[in-house]
Amino acid sequence: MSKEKPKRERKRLEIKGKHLIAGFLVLLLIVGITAWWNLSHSERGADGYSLTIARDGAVLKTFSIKEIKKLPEENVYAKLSSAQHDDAEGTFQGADLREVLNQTDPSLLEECGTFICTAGDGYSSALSAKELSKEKNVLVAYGKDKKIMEHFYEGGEGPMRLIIASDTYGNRSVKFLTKIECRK
Ligand SMILES: Nc1nc2c(c(=O)[nH]1)N[C@H]1C(S)=C(S)[C@@H](COP(=O)(O)O)O[C@H]1N2
Ligand SMILES: [Mo]
Repeated sequence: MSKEKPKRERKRLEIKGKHLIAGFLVLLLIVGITAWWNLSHSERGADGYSLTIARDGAVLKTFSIKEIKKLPEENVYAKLSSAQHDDAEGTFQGADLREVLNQTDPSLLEECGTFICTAGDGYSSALSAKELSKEKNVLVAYGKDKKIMEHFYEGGEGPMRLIIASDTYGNRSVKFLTKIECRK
């Protein structure tokens, strides 16, 4: 009688131990899946070789840089004044942002009033529908003076950047462009 009791207790402990390990593995799996999900769905995870168009938080379409290059090429001269360094001047090659938005959903330009443009480094700027009513004013550029733009992480402005021809200063011309969020 007195021998049997500790044995039963040990068994109960073993079962508890198994549950603990199983619980730990489930937790590990949840943490792993969450980390993977965050990496593959966050803007910081974006490498800049694609451009995501979203409306009120929902992703509508993601263009690869190759797909952006298939849209009619526009050439826009711009001189971006900067407070930090010499002005960046040149002729940029790219697609009209109006064209990119219309290829996503033509109702975007008709129904949205604000367009938030975000970069892979977290930088962002906003455009109004009025600024987008002019053609060839806002460019999703992938080239400058017929050369590809270096990646932002290598000290460049690309792979893609925004060019706003009507702006005097370069502060809204988002380099390393990854996402455009359309809002009411
Ligand atoms: N992603 C990103 N884009 C950015 C910035 C930035 O810090 N990060 N700085 C802005 C500012 S303040 C200016 S003046 C221009 C400078 O562009 P440039 O380096 O081609 O002259 O980029 C704009 N775009
Ligand atoms: Mo700037």
